[in-house]
Amino acid sequence: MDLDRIPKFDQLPVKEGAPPESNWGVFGDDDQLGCLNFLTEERVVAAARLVRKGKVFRLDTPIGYADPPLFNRRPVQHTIIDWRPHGFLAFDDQLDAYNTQEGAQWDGLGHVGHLRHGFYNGASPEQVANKERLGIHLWANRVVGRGVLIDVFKYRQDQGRPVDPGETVAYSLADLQGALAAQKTQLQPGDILLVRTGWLQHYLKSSPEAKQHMADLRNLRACGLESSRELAAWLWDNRVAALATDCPAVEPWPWDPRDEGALHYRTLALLGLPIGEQFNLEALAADCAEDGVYECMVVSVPLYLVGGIASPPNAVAIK
Ligand code: UVW
Repeated sequence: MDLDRIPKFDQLPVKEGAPPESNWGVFGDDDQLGCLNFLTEERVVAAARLVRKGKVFRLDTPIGYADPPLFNRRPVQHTIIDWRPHGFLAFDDQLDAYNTQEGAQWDGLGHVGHLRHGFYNGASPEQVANKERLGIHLWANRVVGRGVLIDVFKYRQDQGRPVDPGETVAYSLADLQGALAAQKTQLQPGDILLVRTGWLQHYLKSSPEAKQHMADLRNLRACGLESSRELAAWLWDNRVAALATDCPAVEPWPWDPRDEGALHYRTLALLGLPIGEQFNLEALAADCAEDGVYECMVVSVPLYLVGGIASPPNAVAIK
């Protein structure tokens, strides 16, 4: 891919009739991958060279970790099916009521459309609902590349300006840039950003009663990244391929669906940028703080669920 031919944010949109600040048409009128297009074969090869220690960090939360799940999502039921009555010494799993967003998750491009402009690249709600466009299965072999951990929670603590992750507070673009500078990490095209906001460790430490309270979307308060044009421009101009966080909504919760500047719209709908939530970045962050290396290879293999809306990351970071 010739990155010089990809327009800068200030040049968007390039397609007549496309929404302002959208990249619709940049990767083709029928494109369904959005910023994952930045994860070229060259980027995969370069990412593999980052494996030096042989340490592997799982980035998912265990299935069923959120008890109960956030946003009023139903808890999964896991039943062990016993084959012994059929004469075998064998067992199966059965998952009932499994919501692909019950824990750590990628939001697929069909998860949230802009209230006025719709889904990425003009996909219609019917096409998404009928599993015809923007399905998560299209990502099954596409989310492999260089991961960069941005430990913005640690950065703010080190600065003496700690953030309470259980409040509706926003990390600014300047915070992200400051954390990167403090880590001596530079972005490269096609990066998968892993932003540690501190929310997951806050949740894991919470009491059962507090978790019960937070599960109702009307009660949840959570930190996130600022929802600004500047942040969207920075992500696009750096050719970021995907943006994962350890907080519930990437942007602070609650966000208002009537707010046209919401980060869900700026990323999923307008830029086709995958966003990840409730990733577990704790062990990776501890290792990065120890060796000072904040880059890794990320291998994420979303569910091969045709037409699916979202997926657990099924992701590892390898250093
Ligand atoms: C919503 O924001 C509606 O859901 P999620 O945070 O899981 O993307």
